[in-house]
Formats: sequence, C-alpha cells, structure tokens
Amino acid sequence: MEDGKYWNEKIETMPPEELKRHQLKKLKELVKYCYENSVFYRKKFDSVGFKPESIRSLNDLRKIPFTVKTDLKDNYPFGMVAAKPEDIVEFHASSGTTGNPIIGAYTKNDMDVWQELMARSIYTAGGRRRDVIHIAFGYGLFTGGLGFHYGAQKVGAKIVPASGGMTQRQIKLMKDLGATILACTPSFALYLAETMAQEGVDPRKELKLKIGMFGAEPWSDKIRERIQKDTGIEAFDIYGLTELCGPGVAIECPEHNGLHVAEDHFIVETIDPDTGEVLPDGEEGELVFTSLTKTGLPLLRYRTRDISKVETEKCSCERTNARMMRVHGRSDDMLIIRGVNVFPSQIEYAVMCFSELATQYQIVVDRPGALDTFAVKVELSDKAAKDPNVYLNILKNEIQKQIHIVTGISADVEIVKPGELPRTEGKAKRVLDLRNGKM
Ligand code: DLL
Repeated sequence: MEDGKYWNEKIETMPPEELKRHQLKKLKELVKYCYENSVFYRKKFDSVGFKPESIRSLNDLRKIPFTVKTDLKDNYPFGMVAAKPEDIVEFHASSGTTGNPIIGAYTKNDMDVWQELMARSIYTAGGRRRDVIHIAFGYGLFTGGLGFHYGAQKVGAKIVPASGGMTQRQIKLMKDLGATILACTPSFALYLAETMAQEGVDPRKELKLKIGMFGAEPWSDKIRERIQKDTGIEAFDIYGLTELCGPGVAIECPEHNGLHVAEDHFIVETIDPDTGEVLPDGEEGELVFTSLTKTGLPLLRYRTRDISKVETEKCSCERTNARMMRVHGRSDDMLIIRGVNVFPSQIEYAVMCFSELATQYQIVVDRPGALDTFAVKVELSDKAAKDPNVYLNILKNEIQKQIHIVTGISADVEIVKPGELPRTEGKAKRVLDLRNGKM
C-alpha cells in the first residue's frame, strides 16, 4: 500500500461496464431504502407515481424528481433523515448565510465511507504514511477540518489539526513540525504565501511542503499557478459538499485534468440549470448527485448549483472514474450585471493576468439609479507598490481592458494599496452586491 499508485486499485480502475453494474445494484437498493425509510422520498415518489421497481436501468434514475437545497432547509433538522435516530452518530452543517443551515446527518456507515473517500483522496494526491499533513481547514460543523482529519488518520499520516486563523503561528508550525502537505481553502493558501513573503520566509528553503490540497470554494488555474510559483508545492483540487459527506466526493489526480468522482458512491449527472434537461457528457451545466451508499440522509438527484462539466473517457492516469472539470462558479453565485452573466471566476482570471497585482480582489455591484454599476477593486503587490516603473493609470486601463475581454462588459477598476482588501481565513467573500431592494 505504502508506495502503490492507487488507494483502491480495483475500484479506481474498474472497467466502465462493471462500474455501471455496481451503480445499478446500489441504486436499486438505495431507492428501495428511501421508499421504505424516508417520509420525504415516499411522498415525492408517490406524487409522481414512481415505484422502486421502476428502476431497471441507470437511465431510469431520470424518472425521479430532483431534490433541491430548499427541501433540506424546509425539512430542517430531521425531516429528511432516513436512518433511525439512534443510528445517527455525527452531524455537520454548511455555512449558509440565511435561514436554516443545511445539515448533514451521518450514520456509522456514512462516516466509514467518508473516511475511506478522504483516505483515497489524500492518497491520490500523493499523501502517504510518512507525510505530515497540516490541516488549516476549519474544524467543527464545517466538514473541511474533520474530513481531512479522518482521511489522514486512515492513511496513517501525521496530523497537525491547525484549523483556521493565527496565520503567523501556522507558518511557524509548518516549519517546526515539517509539514509536507497543506490542506486549506485556496484563498487561505494565497494568504499564507503572502504572509510568508512579508515575513521573509522562503517556503522552498525553510518548509518541506510538497503537496497542497485545496477546495471548498471555486478557484482557477491562474490561482493554482500563483500558489505553485509562490510556494513550490503541487496543488490538487478537492471537491465535496456537506450534504454528500464533505470533501472527498471528487479529487484531482497527478494528471491535473479534472477531478475523479467517487463513482462507486455517487452518480453524477449534468443538467441545464434552467430547464432541468440532462446534458450529454462534456457539456457544461449544473452538477446533480445521487448518493448511492448513504444511509443517514440519502439524496437522490441532488441539485448542487455548481457549474461544471463531466468527461467520461479514461484518464491518462488509468483511473476509469469520470472526471468533473473545475467548478468555476455556482449558478446562484452568478451575477447578472446589466443583463450579462458574470462569474467571479472570470474576474479572478483577469486579475491573475497581472503580475503587478496581489491575489485579492473584490467585486462591488450597485444600482444607485436605473443602471447597475460594476466596480472591481484590486490590490497592488508589495513589489509593484515599490516599483517606480509601475504607472497606475496605464495599469488600470490594461486591467479594465482585460475585464472587458473576459466578461464583455466594462468595469470601474480601483487599484488599492497592498493589504487594503479584507482577508479571510475560511471561504473567500469576493462579491459585494448592494443592489438588494433596488431592483
Ligand atoms: O466546502 C466541503 C469541502 C471542504 C470541500 C474542504 C473541499 C475541501 P460545503 O461547506 O457544504 O462543503 O460547501 C460546498 O462548496 O457546493 C461548492 O459550491 C463549493 N466547493 C467545494 N469544493 C469546491 C471546489 C465543503 N474544489 C460547496 N471547487 C460546493 C469549487 C467547491 N467549489
């Protein structure tokens, strides 16, 4: 196990036909389980005249209506739990900003699956028993910290449960305890890199970091390049959500061409977010997941709001599991500015094109009169702030042009001094939409 390529070779390289047979068997069991144990799903099935026996092929999944986030919020806290109350062993919750939080309720079986998937993810990214994993995801209701913790335990790696916050101390701990893997949000990784630069710590010389596992928020290849350039580590994207288990639903392999979905535990579909129509492989749309093996709070055709596309041809790493491409935004994070759809990731891309800029940015949208205003605040890098050859007006024009190229609309760009924009230790908050109530 120690130096093999796969955590579970049989599953990770299973021929597609065999995987489909496995999925169909699990799907039949799941649908029957939901019908017999979940009041919510029994009602839902009955409302459309669906019976568990209707599942004869994987395509029959499409007969089941979608489950949406508001179902979970409306049935908070236990309305969608299918297991007996005494069989629930752990709860987690996602950081919703309004109304009821979204709760994940896990049985012992669900915890075992999650731990296995996180071990598989860490192993796929190159983590081994000899590694020291510095976990700077928040511990608590958020699944990031504990998810990595459970997975690292199974791999047998040494764990530093740093959680979020206290950036300087995190750097010291990474140095002193010899961290080889860093797990955190990509925005926190950038912040750590920036702080190291300010403190004169050279990560290549003073740290032993070699792998970064980043996720929980959209990030781009430009951010990857920046993190890799600033720290010398190889960055891996990891995806998941509380409702399905937490991190570990999909993980990038060393080929870095998409994230392998744990298809032995989840079926992934892509749909048109407006019509609900199922899209062919390779077409971009909203990801929809069915949890094949969950028993606490099983989900059928769960709409994530995450926008991506799924490729099914075999990866050059030999893994056969489908790959989801980077999530570049959420359909509900999408801003409509003067009628144009704008994703924060597009602005991020534009910002990252300029070496004179730091990685922070903030989008401010408002509607003082009839029209939307669209402003982007960007921050000069420390180096550019000291460089007499950087002309702010020229730079501003260039950034404006670049934003126009990627979004199709014009923005007012404001360049602020290094350190002026707010930093986060958890998921980044990039958008300030002040139009509420003005539309
Ligand atoms: O963010 C679980 C997680 C923790 C994933 C640590 C990866 C690492 P939630 O708080 O429930 O769970 O938020 C889930 O975060 O629907 C996506 O919108 C977003 N998200 C998660 N991973 C990625 C990623 C955790 N790699 C929501 N890229 C999801 C882009 C991501 N977005």
